[in-house]
Amino acid sequence: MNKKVLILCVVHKHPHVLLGMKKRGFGMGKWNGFGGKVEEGETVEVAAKRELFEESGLEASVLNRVGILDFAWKDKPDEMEVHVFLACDMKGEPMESEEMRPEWFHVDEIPFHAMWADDKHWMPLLLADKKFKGRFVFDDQDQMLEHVLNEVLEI
Ligand code: 6U4
Repeated sequence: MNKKVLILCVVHKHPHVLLGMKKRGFGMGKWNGFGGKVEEGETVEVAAKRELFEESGLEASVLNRVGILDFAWKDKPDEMEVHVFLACDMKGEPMESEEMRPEWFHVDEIPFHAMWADDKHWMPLLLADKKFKGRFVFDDQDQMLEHVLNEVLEI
């Protein structure tokens, strides 16, 4: 197995969430939270603040880890362990980066049809201030084949 650790930040300022249109690389063409790989020597919290700033221009004073999601692909050894962070309080205005075009969405109008298939399962938990752990398996067309998702008290 080839497991990578990544982070994903969702900015929630009720009743809106900030998502980014991924302009390149993994998940290109999908709306997603801001994030990427944890670099050597970084904690997941440090990586989350760095990626949020690099991709959206926002500086979060506090980031809360609310979920851990494992993503796997059938017939592939690659796995991702994605630590999901919620940002509610930050400085700056969202800015387009080389990687992401940010846009605010009302929580009732999140574009799940143009997001990873897992998002519609766990994002309602995040928006309800719940914590969660899950595992999602995809095929080579990124269709979701299996999933397990549980609300937890502690991460
Ligand atoms: P670089 O090195 O920046 O070119 P890239 O291949 O673009 O890397 P990266 O680093 O942006 O990938 O990381 C992918 C991002 O997508 C991470 O924040 C995790 C997130 N992600 C991966 N699978 C996901 C999924 N199934 N659902 C989801 N986010 C996912 O909501």
